Amino acid sequence: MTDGPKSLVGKKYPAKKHAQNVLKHLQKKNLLKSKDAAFFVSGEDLVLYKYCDQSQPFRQNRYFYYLSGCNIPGSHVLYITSQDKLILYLPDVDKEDIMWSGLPLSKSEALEKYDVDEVKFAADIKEDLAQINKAYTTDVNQFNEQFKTFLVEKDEDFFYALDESRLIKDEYEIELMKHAAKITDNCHFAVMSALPIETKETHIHAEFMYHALRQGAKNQSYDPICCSGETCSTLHWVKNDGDITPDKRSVLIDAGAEWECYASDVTRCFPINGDWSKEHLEIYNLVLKMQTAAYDLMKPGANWEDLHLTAHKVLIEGFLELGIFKKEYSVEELFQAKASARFFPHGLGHVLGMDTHDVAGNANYSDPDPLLCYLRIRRVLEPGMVVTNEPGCYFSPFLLEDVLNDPEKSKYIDRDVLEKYWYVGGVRIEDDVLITDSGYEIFTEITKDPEEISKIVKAGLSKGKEGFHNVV
Ligand SMILES: [Mn+2]
Repeated sequence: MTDGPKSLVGKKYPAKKHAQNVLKHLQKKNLLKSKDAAFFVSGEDLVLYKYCDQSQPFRQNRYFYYLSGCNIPGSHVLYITSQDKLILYLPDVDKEDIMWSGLPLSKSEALEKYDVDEVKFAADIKEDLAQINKAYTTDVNQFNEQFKTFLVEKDEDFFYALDESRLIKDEYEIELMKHAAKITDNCHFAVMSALPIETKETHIHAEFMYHALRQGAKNQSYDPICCSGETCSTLHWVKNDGDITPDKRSVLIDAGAEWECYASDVTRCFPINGDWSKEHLEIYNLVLKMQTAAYDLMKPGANWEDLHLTAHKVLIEGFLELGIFKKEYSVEELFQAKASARFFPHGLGHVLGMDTHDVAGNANYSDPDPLLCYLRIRRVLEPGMVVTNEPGCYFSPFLLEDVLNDPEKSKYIDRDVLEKYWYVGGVRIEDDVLITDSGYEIFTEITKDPEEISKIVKAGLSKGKEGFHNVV
């Protein structure tokens, strides 16, 4: 699976449509400041490390990619709104570099490959921009500094239009994201299946990356989070250096491959020896229930905050059943007291796209409400949005310290019962989901059924070390 999705063969990334959509968002709100406004965005270029001739890892500028579909370092794009004309500028050809890097794409090859009206070289940019009244750009930076007299940067309305447009994914983008999710599914399956050679969190990290790369995904959407036992309670644990000892019982891996600049973002949890411990399974099933409750409400027109708060209520009900919250308090009392905030401290999910935490979610990190301040989607769902559904439940000594030291907050918690759950660390279940006209479609197919997971882990364990081609 190192080639892209078959459904996209012969199709181009719809850059022109994207540029038109951005314009439509401006027009719809009457934000277009002049009739002959243009959009000009520069891609990233290769940058060397200081005092060294090695280039830093290249990651294309997402706004540029959105308007061009081009991943060539040192390129630029111009959309002239009055002419509905999209021009891609390739870097000027450096003859010296051909020996090292091979022949660059020609103008005609680029015209064939990209959904643009014209392909030119960077040397033509100045003259073209000089003919235009105002060219809006995201940023003036080291890659377009020389054109800054022609550019208007950081215009709020331009960002608004770009982000609103990026929020709603078209068919082409959806195919890219499904492909990324499919690769990620295979990687998660491989990780669950390879316990005999996974004696450190690093091995889980390695297994995931190995299988992503073999499928043609050279980049990860974000640094894989590989946890075991108590480190499962650290939301973005990326040290990935702990030992996986049998006494730890739980593993959590949050990792997603990227495909042509589009992200996937998936979390799975499993028991180290294939058998779920009582407490681990209880928490796992509770988080699964939170996720299902969110799916039950997921459709266009639904407010994401409602889904998130419903997941909190499910957690509270679960904690009452398990006895972690004292039964003398009602669900509503505990909800009003925000007693679940430190056990599910992050949001139910976020917009997913080219960035893992993609644009236009309208988060409000300064919201004083502890249940909402880390919620990355504060808006109503619309068809074409891709989001993650990722409830979690954690037992973090760091997060719970001040709760346990405050009699007003700790009165809800039965400490003797809580004591039994620390070793689980935490559980998160995360899938990538498209909002459709009638509801939703889940991209991720790797199982989250605890029995099936148990079978996969045990099948891997039964192969023993000899069943794997590991070098160390
Ligand atoms: Mn996520």
